[in-house]
Amino acid sequence: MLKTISDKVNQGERLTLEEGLFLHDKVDLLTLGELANIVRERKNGNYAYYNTNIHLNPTNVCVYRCTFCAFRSDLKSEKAYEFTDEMIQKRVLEAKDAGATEIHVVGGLHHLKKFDWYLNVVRVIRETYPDIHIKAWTPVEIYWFSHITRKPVRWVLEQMQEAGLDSMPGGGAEIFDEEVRKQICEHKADSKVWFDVHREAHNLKLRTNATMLYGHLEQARHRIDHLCQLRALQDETGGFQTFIPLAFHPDNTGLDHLPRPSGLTDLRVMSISRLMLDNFDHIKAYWIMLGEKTAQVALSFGADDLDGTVVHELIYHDAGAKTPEGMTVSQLHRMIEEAGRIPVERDTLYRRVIRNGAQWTSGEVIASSIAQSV
Ligand code: V47
Ligand code: SF4
Repeated sequence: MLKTISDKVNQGERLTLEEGLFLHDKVDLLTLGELANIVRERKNGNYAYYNTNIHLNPTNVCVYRCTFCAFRSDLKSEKAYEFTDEMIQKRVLEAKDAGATEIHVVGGLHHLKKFDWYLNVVRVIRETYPDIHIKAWTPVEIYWFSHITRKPVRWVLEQMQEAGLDSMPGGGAEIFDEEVRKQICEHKADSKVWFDVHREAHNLKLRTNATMLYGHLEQARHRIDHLCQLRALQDETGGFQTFIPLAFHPDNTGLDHLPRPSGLTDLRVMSISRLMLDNFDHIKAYWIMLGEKTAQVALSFGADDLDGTVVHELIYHDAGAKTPEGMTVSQLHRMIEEAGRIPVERDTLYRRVIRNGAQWTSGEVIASSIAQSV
């Protein structure tokens, strides 16, 4: 079967679910990496992308209790927090001073906050820094807003767009298999809702990302099925930009008896994601989650993007990540160059960023065709 798969990869043909499983279970990591690198270089040449971004988690209070989550807090807990307008403005001005092109916003589903509170978060960001790209809310949050307002998802998305929303991050996907999902995030929006919200967002011309949380209770077949489901929606809408495999961090979670996925598993999942998601342009090695060393190596195992400077990351650090909470542009350049790739600063929509200090403009879309020019 490996020869058939290898021929298909070389000819740019789609792999089946069975072939994905075979790769996952039977093929050695270096062969996997070599195959994934063919696709990676075909789509993105020798470039490795990063962006200048900042995170904002407006509240950690959450009505749900996902067993993998160390970030959430009970309403009355000492750990509970919520951002005021002034705190949001301060964070956004920090982003502006740093020349950030993107703000990444996700948080908990607060028991008492109304939809207007969340809408206001987006409005305050937009008013404080009109040029920044606002990538905010997962389908879990959008569906929650639809639930508390009793309005359709489309209406919620339109309200958010009007307030300044530009795109959506990939979170909340976890694992689409409902049996596993029940064990790690019962009650939360199910996989059908996750897909429906992305489909609606794509219909409204919002680009979105996708993720998969691995290394907890799932098995290989759940991972491959997850990737095939994403590939199917991408065939339908073409609205996904990037896929980000997320390794489970067990510290301070309800699943803290589980070991962290090994570096070899991280690279295996990265490679298989690149091979299965033939209709995704980008695969992200989120350095915060993988650690700098594995993220560097991942640039040769299918990944073409490291995410960004990040700053103020909480979700992984609450769950025991030992990585720094942010990185400078020169550190990102060094990581990429050491890995033998060419660093390119992109904006959220994968346009080249043209920069003069903190001032920046977006240039041309770095299309797949760049592969030919490298
Ligand atoms: O949905 C939560 C995951 C996600 C843990 O779109 C955990 O550019 C591991 O989606 N261990 C949120 N994972 C983060 C996310 C993301 C990150 C970076 C970039 C983008 C993007 C999206 O983090 C959650 C969940 O799947 N998560 N807790 C944990 N203990
Ligand atoms: Fe709440 Fe999100 Fe954590 Fe689940 S993952 S408990 S929805 S903050």
